[in-house]
Amino acid sequence: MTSLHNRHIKPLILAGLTGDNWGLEEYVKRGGYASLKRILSEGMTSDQVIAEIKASTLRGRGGAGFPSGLKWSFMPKNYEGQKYLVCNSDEGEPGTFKDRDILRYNPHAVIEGMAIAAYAMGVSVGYNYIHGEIFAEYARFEEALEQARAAGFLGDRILGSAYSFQLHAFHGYGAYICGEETALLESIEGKKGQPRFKPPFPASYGLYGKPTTINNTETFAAVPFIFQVGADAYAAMGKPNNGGTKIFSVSGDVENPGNYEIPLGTPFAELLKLAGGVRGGKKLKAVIPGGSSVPVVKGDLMMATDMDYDSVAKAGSMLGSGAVIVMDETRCMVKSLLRLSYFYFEESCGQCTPCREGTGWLYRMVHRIENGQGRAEDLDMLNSIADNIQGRTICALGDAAAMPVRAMILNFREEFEYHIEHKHCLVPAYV
Ligand code: L3W
Ligand code: SF4
Repeated sequence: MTSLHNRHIKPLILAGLTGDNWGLEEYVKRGGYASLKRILSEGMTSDQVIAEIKASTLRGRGGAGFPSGLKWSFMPKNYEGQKYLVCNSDEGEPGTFKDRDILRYNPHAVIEGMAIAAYAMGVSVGYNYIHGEIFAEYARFEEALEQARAAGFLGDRILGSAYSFQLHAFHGYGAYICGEETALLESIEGKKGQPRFKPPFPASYGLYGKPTTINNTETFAAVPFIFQVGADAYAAMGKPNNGGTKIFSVSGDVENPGNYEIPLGTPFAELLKLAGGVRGGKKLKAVIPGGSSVPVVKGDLMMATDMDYDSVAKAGSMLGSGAVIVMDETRCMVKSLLRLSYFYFEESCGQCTPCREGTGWLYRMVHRIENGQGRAEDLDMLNSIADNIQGRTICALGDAAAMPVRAMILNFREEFEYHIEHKHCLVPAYV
């Protein structure tokens, strides 16, 4: 798979990247660290920096789409003790492969974004938690950290100012659940990566119980560009409340899978065209628009939908982390759901009963339908199990396991019924 494409419309984070110009010198030539320098030299206040992020309408790029400026404003201002900043680079959502490209091709954008965020929130220590199964990207980020420290962009008294920020890389262990923000904090603390109850949110009780802000890699990487182009111009690139560009990891049945950075609000049809269209000229059947955790959408509806948080929500799904999984007419939905259900069953941390037991039930029932042993009552039972998981667990993994099941049955019920009745697949390619 080719994973870096520069054929996007108005890219910011991926603009001008060639694969070998990731270093400090080249980043500075592209305008890098100018935003941090300007913020420090103009002596912008915390409130001013946060106001810019709010005006940009930047929303969290990791999955929830939470307004970033609002999140930053939750950090207590006059807190005397240690506060922390954490970058969530524990990319593990099936279909998502953007953060590893940012770390590999533009690591200084993340570092500069974190330095600006830390300045805005009065934080002196930060960590980038990098997924345990990616090694070259971890090494690349460490190298970029060294370069930034040597040039005075990180460390004590940054660029001669009174502001100091120590940033470290932390290599995770490869468990999907460690991408959940509180499990990630537990993992940094050296404990088993299991989510905590929220509230309290990390902003009040985070790493080592201290106020902590966690943002996704792409969210931090966008920050320097907001100050380069201006908050209003950044917001205007997208749609109201959905500002800026977003990197979409397009995979599945397309001619050119890869990462595409486009303005939020770009029609899905245009993104599909960028990715070369459906492979082999086949018909589009369905799309999972935001990673395996979000509901599937029928192809026709997706072709009429724009790629922004609010439009995808109107289509009954979520933009999530921006992982666009394209399925053509030959895909069997039962088999696809089997693969997804197995993933959540395997990755459940086991802390809460509805998720620990329910994900296993979902997987085993879809498995028996796929293997010709389904029963007429199975579809209603699957929906009932999903109902009993969703909203009843400590973290969003339970919802993520339940939502795809309900959406698959809602949108493709006839395929499931055919499997149960005929004990084989409706889709010719699988018969
Ligand atoms: C303080 C409040 N802070 C909310 C903060 C909260 C968090 C952010 C969003 O799930 C989704 C999930 C996956 N005071 C606050 C507050 N916050 N209210 O805002 O919170 P939340 O709970 O809406 O979401 P979350 O728990 O962060 C993330 C979905 O993303 N997902 C998974 C993606 C996985 C990856 C990956 O592998 N890299 O991206 C995809 O869709 O299912 O729904 O920071 O603390 N009152
Ligand atoms: Fe663990 Fe699942 Fe409960 Fe999340 S919902 S805490 S993954 S058992």
